[in-house]
Amino acid sequence: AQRPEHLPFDENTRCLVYGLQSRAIQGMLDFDYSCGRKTPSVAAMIYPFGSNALNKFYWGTKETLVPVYTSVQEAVKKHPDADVIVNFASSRSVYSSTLEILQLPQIRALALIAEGVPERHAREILHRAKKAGVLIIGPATVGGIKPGCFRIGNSGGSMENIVASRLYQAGSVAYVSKSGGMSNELNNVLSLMTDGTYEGIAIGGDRYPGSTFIDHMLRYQKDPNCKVMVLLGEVGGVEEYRVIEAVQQGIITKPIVAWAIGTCASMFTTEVQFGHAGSMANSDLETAKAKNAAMRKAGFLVPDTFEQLPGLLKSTYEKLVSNGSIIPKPRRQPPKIPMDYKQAQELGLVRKPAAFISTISDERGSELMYSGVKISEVFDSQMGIGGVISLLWFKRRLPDVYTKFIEMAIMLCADHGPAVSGALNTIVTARAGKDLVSSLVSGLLTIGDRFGGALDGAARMFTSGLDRGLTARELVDEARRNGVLLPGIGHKIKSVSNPDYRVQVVKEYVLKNFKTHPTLDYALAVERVTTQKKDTLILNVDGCIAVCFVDLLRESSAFTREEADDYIKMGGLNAIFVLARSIGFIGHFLDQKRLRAPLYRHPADDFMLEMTEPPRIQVDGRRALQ
Ligand code: Q5B
Repeated sequence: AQRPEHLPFDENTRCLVYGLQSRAIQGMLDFDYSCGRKTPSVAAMIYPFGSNALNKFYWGTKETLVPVYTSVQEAVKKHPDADVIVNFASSRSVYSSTLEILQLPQIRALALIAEGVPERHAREILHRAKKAGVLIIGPATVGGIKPGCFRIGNSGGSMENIVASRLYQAGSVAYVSKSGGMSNELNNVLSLMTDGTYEGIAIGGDRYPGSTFIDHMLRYQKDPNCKVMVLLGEVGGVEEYRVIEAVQQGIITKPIVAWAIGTCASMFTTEVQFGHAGSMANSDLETAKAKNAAMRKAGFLVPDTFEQLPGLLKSTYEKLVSNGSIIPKPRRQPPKIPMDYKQAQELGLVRKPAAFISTISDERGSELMYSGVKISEVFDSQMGIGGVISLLWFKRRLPDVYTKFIEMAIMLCADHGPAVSGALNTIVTARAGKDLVSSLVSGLLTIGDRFGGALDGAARMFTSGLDRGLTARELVDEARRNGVLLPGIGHKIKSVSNPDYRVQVVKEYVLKNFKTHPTLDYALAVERVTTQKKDTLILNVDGCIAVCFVDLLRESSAFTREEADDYIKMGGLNAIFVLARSIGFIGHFLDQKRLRAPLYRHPADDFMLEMTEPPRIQVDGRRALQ
């Protein structure tokens, strides 16, 4: 059944929230739960920029789902019981969304939270809402609260505040204020001086609020459960005088405790603009002093100072209790609402072991950090990609000689033509119409013991021979006896007579710049043995970079021996080739796409196809005789 017009909110009110305001919605649901509501007040959310979905919220200790719709029309259709919308749209979009909402007869009340709504738009909204008979609260407001029934958005503040001000249970005093902050103050005062708030509305501080003091006070006059009204006006505007007129005409008869804020304005030599857009007196009538005097004259209960307001509320309330107008209700305890884990953690009330440990980067502060070094310092010091790798892979700033070596290795391994396994795979995948990541990954997946991924094996094999004191010949013989190929030795096309320039460059750099390079020396000795057998059995690019990296780890003094050997064991040296060759594979992908290369089908004559007819098996399992 529709609620009477003076009662836009009760314990069954269901609303739609315009905007993805998860925090505010959780606050509304926690409030509902503390009030003992059976159903959550938020029926659904409207978010035009996403897709229909379900969002999860807490409902007491359990969880509940709130649907999200992309249009107001759909939300209204799916939730015929929702007659209120809390519109969190920004000042830019609140006008259009509100005009759309005002065309829906189902919606009877609308809260506009946005600040900075152009006055032209606010006036048009006001005009159209009046015509449609819709109650508007706002703009530029926190909203309002009806204890025990309904909370608009963030009104009433934190749950601690709600509980402390007993907003989970209705009192007898209803107020209208301009300010959301002062509403909280009133909730507090009313909980201390009276049986509490019956309803509180913050109409917002703009010059053209969608509803004003008189709209709400007329409602409160009609509502038998409201026994006392509070009007918290302020300097600027003349809305308080409309309430005075209603009192003088006998339309409002209930006691009104009132105060207009801004009496200090007269202490200034010029007119003062207070915090709200509308809080500036444009005539004597609009000053707080004049309003207080006029309200007092009309029979409102107006204290001499704001500090006396609580005392006046107390005496007014007690009078109504003693003459039987108010029968205080028994106070009840609200159900305990568990604190959100995040909030409890911020307050230092709980702790939990982290599921993951991460020690290389941190983006939480004002500046991104790589292993404790601010990103600004990364740039200021011009450490280059080698420096970034040294921070993120090895968690230390390596001296330039080593970061340069890393950069050199990456540059040299970036590509080696389209014919190598990985590049070919990337090309074929790109030509099959696949995307960048698929094509790149199909190339990367070919990297292994034979192609490009021999660094780790080489590092292990050569250090093992060196550490065990084997001569180069003994290592080669041992590998042959065990039937294994030496990782890092051999190349399909490079040889002693057709040397690999990349290997030359790395070798020369390390021999010249590394203090000591025993592993490289050892690998070169092995190369002298293997090339005696065949001139393609050179120390290849994988092998050369790997042994030089071992010398970096072991001989640079940047790592302990244990750390260095750990890196060799954990198998991370292939990373150099993987990172470098990703550059080339991406290049091949872009190249094929640029060339609009069609689907590739390998020529059939390139396969030697051989098939034999399989033996026929008889039912009893014996082979049939041919
Ligand atoms: N033999 C690389 O083979 C290759 C031997 C060996 C002892 C060895 C082979 C090998 C180890 C893995 C390795 C990285 C498959 C290579 C890279 C990146 C790349 C690639 C690019 C780029 C080449 C002939 C005779 C046989 C073999 C013996 C061969 N290798 N003995 N230790 N390591 N190496 N991979 O030429 O008695 O006649 O039976 O697996 O380091 O991937 O550019 O292409 O940048 O993209 O086909 O540079 O060496 O030699 O198999 O005909 O062998 O030498 O046992 O002896 P091949 P095969 P035998 S760099």
